Amino acid sequence: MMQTQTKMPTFDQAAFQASVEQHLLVTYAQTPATATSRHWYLAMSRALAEISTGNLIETEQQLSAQACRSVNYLSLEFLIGRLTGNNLISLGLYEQVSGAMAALGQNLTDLLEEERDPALGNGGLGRLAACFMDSLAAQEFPAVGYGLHYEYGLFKQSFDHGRQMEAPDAWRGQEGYPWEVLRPELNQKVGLYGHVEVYSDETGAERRRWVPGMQVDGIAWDLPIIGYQNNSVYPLRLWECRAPAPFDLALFNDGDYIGAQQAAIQAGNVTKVLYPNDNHEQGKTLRLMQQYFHCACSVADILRRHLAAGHAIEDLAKLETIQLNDTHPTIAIPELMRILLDEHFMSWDDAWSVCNSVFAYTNHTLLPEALETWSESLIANLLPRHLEIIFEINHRFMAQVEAKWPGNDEVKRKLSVIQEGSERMVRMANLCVIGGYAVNGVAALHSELVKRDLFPEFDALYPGKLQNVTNGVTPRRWLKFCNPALSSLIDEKIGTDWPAHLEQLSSLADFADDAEFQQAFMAVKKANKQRLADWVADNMGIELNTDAIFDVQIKRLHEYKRQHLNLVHILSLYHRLLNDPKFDMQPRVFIFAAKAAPGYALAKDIIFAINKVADKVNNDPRLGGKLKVVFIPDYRVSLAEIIIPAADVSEQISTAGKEASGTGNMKLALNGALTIGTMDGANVEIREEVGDDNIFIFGLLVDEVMELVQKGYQPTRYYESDRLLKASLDLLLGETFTPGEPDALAGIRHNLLEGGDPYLVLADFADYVAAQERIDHAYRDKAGWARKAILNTALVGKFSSDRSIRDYVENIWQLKAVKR
Ligand code: B1H
Repeated sequence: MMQTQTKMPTFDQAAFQASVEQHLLVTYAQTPATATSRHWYLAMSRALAEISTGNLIETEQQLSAQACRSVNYLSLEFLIGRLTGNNLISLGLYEQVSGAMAALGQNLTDLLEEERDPALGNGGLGRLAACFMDSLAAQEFPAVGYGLHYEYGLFKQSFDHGRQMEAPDAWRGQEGYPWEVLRPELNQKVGLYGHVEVYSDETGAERRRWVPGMQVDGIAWDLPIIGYQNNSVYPLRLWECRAPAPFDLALFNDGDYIGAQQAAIQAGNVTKVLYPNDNHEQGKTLRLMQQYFHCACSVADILRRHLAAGHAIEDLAKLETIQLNDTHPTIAIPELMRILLDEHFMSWDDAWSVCNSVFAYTNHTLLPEALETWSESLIANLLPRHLEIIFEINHRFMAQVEAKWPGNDEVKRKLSVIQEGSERMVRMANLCVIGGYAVNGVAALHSELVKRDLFPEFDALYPGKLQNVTNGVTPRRWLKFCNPALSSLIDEKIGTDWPAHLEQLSSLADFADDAEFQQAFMAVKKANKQRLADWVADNMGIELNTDAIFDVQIKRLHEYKRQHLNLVHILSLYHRLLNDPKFDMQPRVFIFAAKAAPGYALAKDIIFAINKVADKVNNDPRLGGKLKVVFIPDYRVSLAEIIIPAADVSEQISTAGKEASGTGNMKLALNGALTIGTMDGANVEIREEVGDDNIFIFGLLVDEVMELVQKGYQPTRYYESDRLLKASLDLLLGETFTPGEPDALAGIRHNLLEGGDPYLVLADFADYVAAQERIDHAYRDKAGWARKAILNTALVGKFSSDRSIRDYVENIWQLKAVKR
């Protein structure tokens, strides 16, 4: 891999080798003779982390001394993926370290495979946070990422007879993760439970304060976010919760020895494991504890930095802004209010005006089941003072609503932070909109729907507060690192600046019709397909033909993402290949990878069905090898890095209005895959960029979906009138794919027919089949396909997360870049 080096420190190979051997011995108790590849990977990463830790501390000091405005990105998830390979690219040391390790008898590529993915996120939301940290550092916009140091990340997935199995993911291994740095001087104490005390201050005025019933320790771990070839390193600060020493003394002295231990055990559990739900909330006490623990540590750390640099508390909003990644860190708003009111004795109005100019909120979903509400009684128990503050915020807000819409109780009911009902609930999104200075959706269409359908009254009340920032992905990981062959080809054509200026890819469009470039581009694609085919052969024992169309759907398993629409189409191909002698198709490999939330039964049934269909289809000699189905287990960032460069077709087939943005769609297009997609999320903007000829759009539009649902959608009508659809769905009955287990797949068919097909799979089926046929025909034209693939890579520069971050900086955060 060719790496350009700009203004990076010189690399002393002998010193680096000595450092690696030193870590081998001192940290891992190994000699070159006894060390395994894993030891070498660990020692090498530690040696590199030494370089980045120095830069981390120096960057921190510089930003503090120069009183620079920073963004604090609060997220319960950072799905960072493996760091070593990417950090080598950012440091500009890939080639040099490869040489140094070779001199030590080690192959760098093999060593990089030893790293476990830190899977501290579920899917798009967590991965977006990771791309944003990368882009902040690349452009030197001062930032701190705040997250949780989960002991177990997202579960590891395997299949047992086609069914998903989950195992805990101890991502740090026994030796600890080589890139993390413990920062004991930053540790925090966090209270929980207890009561509110009313007391008189020295002037006799009545004051309130929280007396927690229990305290836990927040331990700070920093991961370095290394700027792309610029020497700036920002912290991703992850908090680990530990029980305070050694147990609750009051309880112990009362003789409740077991009760005292219980509190310690509970505290030790707060950051034990990431909740594995994507786009779904569960309302569990432990999750609220995680959220509060995360916010309390992070807000305290932001204030510590601010005050330590000598700034006045009233000036907080001048120097700090806090971005809330969805509503998961909402409790930071009442937490900051509590500190300003009860510890800094600010007036309500002053405290509120600080909060109101510090917080901004990103909405990532419209799905009702994902919009967080917390029961009032749960908050009252865990965070009594915060609940009082939430009530006061709401009380004052209701007066504002009354002023705008006098006497309108309907609007008050809708906008209130408190949702009335059998159990009163706190609506976190409403609190965010009221408590912050900006709200944004994550793609143009989504942001319009946030204004039109979710928060129309808020949009009227606060003109301009509701904005759009279209998501993006980092071109360093998602092109330069994961697709070195394509990156080199691009370097040859347009130079090496594109990873930091992705819009430059547009000049590749000049070569879209150049036969030689087409051949080179498709040769790279073919080699990447071979790399994936080898992986699948080695790990799953399935042989793939790289002349086939590689058609991929990789994302969390969710009904709204409609993996089952893809499945029903595969069933239709199976049916036609066996029953229609005139039917012909290009060989196709359907590749899936997806984790289902452990409690999501239908999602797990869909995985089982795809696996069962794969078993049959892959071994049916009557199909002439035209159809293969592969469900790759344990989808994760490092697997995406192999699959994405190998994709010809990108499946982005959510029901219109349901996928807020999507980011896999951007990564796949960037790597030259053609999208088959609905007019949903960022697909709409991808189409705008690449043009209608270079994307395969199908399906109902958002308003058509709404209209159909409103007038009473009847999936059976489609089933009765479409013979191909009927034949395909009927394959799910009986034992075709589940010998000895009749009707084991019937649940999916039942959901689509009697179950009412909530995501309109049947309504979009015919148009989806037609779009798939257009793909089949387009692929037969080799030059035509190459042209389309090149134009996808060339024309999606907009979807760099560098551009997303510049949008945030200019329209929301108002930051200045600070060069080192
Ligand atoms: C997205 C989530 C999400 N939206 C709740 N919402 C979660 C909601 O643990 N929870 O409770 C976890 C995740 N994730 C995704 O965000 C959207 O579905 C994608 O369309 C979008 O691209 C991504 C990033 O904006």
